Amino acid sequence: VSVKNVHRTGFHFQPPKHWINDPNAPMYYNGIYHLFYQYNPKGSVWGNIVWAHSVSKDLIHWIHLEPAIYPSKKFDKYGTWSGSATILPSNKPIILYTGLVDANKTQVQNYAVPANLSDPYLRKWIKPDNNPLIVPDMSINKTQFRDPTTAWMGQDGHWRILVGSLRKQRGLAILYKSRDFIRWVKAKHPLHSSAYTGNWECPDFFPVSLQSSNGLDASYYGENTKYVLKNSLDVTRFEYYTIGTYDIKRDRYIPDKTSIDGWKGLRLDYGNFYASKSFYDPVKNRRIVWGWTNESDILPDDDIKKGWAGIQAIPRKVWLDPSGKQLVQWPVEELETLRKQKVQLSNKKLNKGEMDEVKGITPAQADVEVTFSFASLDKAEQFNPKWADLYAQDVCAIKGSTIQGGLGPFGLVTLASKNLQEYIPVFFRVFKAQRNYKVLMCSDARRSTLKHSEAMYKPSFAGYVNVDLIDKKLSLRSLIDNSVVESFGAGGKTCITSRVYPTLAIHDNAHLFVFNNGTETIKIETLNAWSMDTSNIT
Ligand code: DQQ
Repeated sequence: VSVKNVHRTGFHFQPPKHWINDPNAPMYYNGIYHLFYQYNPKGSVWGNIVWAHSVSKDLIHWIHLEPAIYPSKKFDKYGTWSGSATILPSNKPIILYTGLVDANKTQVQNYAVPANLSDPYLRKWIKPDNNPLIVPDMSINKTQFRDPTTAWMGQDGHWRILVGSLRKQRGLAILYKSRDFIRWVKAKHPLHSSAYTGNWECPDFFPVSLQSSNGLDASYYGENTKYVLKNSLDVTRFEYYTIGTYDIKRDRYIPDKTSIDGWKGLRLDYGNFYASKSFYDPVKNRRIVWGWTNESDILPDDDIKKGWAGIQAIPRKVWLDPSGKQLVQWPVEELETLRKQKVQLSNKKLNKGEMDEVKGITPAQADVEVTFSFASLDKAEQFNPKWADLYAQDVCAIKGSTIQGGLGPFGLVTLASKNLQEYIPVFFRVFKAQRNYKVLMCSDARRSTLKHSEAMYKPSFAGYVNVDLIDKKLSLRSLIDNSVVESFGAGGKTCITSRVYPTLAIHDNAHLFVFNNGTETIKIETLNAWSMDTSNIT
């Protein structure tokens, strides 16, 4: 296998070559799922951005089409940046996107509509001459004004959208209203804003149900709902979200007290996941979120050699946790159609220091689901109060998988070379804090590759799992796909995606293990692992 291909993924979305970033305007329309995304048709570094377009019947197998939107008019000559789709009540899709109108990167909001609604793939898009729809007024920072959301209709019959922005280091979700989708008026106040967060890229705003895991259309309005506002912070390349209420009279979003704005907020993913966007899928009554998973070999040279850069994470169903305090995500069920041969373990003890190989599947391209249990919480280590100020990933750096603990570390060792020169452990570690237990989940890429490069980004990604340990169980699912490990802790309460570039642990030379490096014995209640087929992406 050539260097070019060794790290290509088997079932994660990626085009045959070149650079990709943000997922744009995901939507379902008349039997077809559409995914647009930021794409450089000329190379594998960011630049020359157009909207590439792919379609699918099942979110897994894709057909690549010609770019749908690309710079061609006065109102987008210097760039066609991110945006969203809305399905109008007349069952017609409309796309809003950011156009760059000059070399200074002045940003405006444009629309595009399908040229031919009877083409099932909606290949051609028209950008009417009454664009741009929205230009920045004097109060707006015109080079930080982008990424319009899906529109929702208020009780007053007016459409609303958000445009991400920045004013004096304050991230803003600027609100616009329109009766006809063409004439947009800026509301007096942003829907929400927060100091010192930098520009809010790719905002996403949607209702979630307090009663079920079903999704809700952006325009849904009713009892028993909460709202989610997600922003992507360009300074750190992390996203965060809050859960809150939407005061429709004042057109303000108010995060709950338990949900904080900013760098320390909740994340859809504590790893490599950015510029995400969700949409409502009416077929299966669910909300689905897509996120971009950037490369970690941050020298452009590496990507030029590979000839490609960037993948999309597996589309995830997203819903509100019954606690009302956070979201839960899970790979769309369609992914399971790629499962091939399977191995199963149950009721297996893992003593202190034990590490067992899971054999019989292809460890470089696999789906692994495991439930661990333990008899007691007594051996949980003390949580050092000083760590309260650290990010979870810094705690993971201090308390990695090789440092023996009490209750944990236990979990999976993915993409491991035979003698463990390379490996990515995905594991839990339980701590006793003052009033409660703290469960740390890590996806630690520090030992993921022998490749020496100063520019290699190999973080010990981690997040806390807000889980009730009453039943003394913790579950983990990892999607392992050559250069990505995408993991879901406790049924999707905490998700972490790592991009990794093993040199030895590739294809048939990769191994998968379960391990326990704590003094408390861990039991594998059940482990199901499947080899994963390669999806057709043509
Ligand atoms: N990527 C786009 C912008 C967006 C950023 C440009 C986020 O519209 O703000 O490619 O990754």
